[in-house]
Amino acid sequence: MKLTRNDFPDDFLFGAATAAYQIEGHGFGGAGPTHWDTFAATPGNVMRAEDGRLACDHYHRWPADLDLLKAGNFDAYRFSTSWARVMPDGRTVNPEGIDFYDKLVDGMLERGLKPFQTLYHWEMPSALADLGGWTNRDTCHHFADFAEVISRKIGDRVATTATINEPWCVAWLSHFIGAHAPGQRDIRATARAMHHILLAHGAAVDRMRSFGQPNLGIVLNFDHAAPATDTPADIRAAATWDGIFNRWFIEGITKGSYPVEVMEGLAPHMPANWQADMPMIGQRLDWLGVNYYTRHLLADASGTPWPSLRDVPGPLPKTQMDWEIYPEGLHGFLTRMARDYVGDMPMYVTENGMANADEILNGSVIDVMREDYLFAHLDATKRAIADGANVKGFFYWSLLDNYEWAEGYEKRFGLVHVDFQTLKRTPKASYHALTRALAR
Ligand code: IFM
Repeated sequence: MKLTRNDFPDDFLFGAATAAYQIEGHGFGGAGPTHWDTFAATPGNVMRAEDGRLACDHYHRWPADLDLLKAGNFDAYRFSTSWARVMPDGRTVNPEGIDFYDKLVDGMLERGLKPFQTLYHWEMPSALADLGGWTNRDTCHHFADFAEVISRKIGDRVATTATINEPWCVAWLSHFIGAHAPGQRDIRATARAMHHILLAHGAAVDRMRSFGQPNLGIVLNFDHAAPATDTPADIRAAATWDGIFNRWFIEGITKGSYPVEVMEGLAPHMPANWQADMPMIGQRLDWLGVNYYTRHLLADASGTPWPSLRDVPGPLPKTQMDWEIYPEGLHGFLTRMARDYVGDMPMYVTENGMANADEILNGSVIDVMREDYLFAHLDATKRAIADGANVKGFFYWSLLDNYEWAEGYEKRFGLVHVDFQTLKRTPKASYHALTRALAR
């Protein structure tokens, strides 16, 4: 028997999530260039050098996309407001950009959808990237200005505002691994980005709270870190990865400190006097967003530079991203957050979903594996609630197939298939299954 909304508390919200650069089409409406445009234009960074210029053309097709959410019986929609659309050079307001989000939010309300806004889902305006982006402390203050501008316009109608989506991706994946824009591989840049992204979060919360904006949070991504074997060296490798991925951001915010395992590598590269920023970073949250997809097995790689660890392929079934399917990890993080960090504070599963090599056959997309993935993670969420985690909602990633960053348009996460030649939308079997489960 599949779960339905009746298996969750009455006030539990079901939603789907997207992000501006991945769906809107940044070639329209006066949006400024972003570091993703230049990252994508640099050979070797992105599959087929694809970018977000057109994406799903949501900029023009948003009414029909919101209709899909309403027809799917969703309660809420998680979207992001592009900094480079609202302020093309990161500082100067583009009225057309603001108007777009103004209409979009009204469109959600007209359809009975609660707007869950994210401020930064990765499209750093190029003008600020030129000045060092997240390695430059000034970016934090520009970000607080952006938070104020957009919140003063639409903040009266959004249900919640998240500052940053997935700081680990913004900082580590983009400055240490180099897989996302700006594609750096530099430990000094990494240490600065790891700290500044949290400072930007704190400065934005502080600013928005100063004029009464309610329901402020952050969206963190978590990766279940398991040792490849039970040797002390592998256990230590997993603990280091856990520190880098799962503990740095939540401990910075809720405990005012960074994990020792991570400072072992980053301490010499941190910005001067970083400790003085911890009170600003530790602004009270109203809620926490938890993004969860997979787990990693970690092994010791002594003899290589810090963090001296490596990934080991796991045995579980994998998605099109080659990510292991491990729903238990979601239960683990929701209960761990409640127990160790946020107590009774509301949490939302702000992203969970899988990529699949979906194809249209006779007009339909039969994505059985996605249905199984989705319902297994809903079950993990339900069990976490039963075990005391105050989880108030679940957002599937993503409503539409979209621009999957370095993977271009190759990897399909949507409940709704998008033909990237014609931009036609075709709801998949998983969309129909969820629609049935969410019927009142
Ligand atoms: O597409 C991304 C999204 O932008 C952030 N979270 C993970 C998703 C899948 O990789």
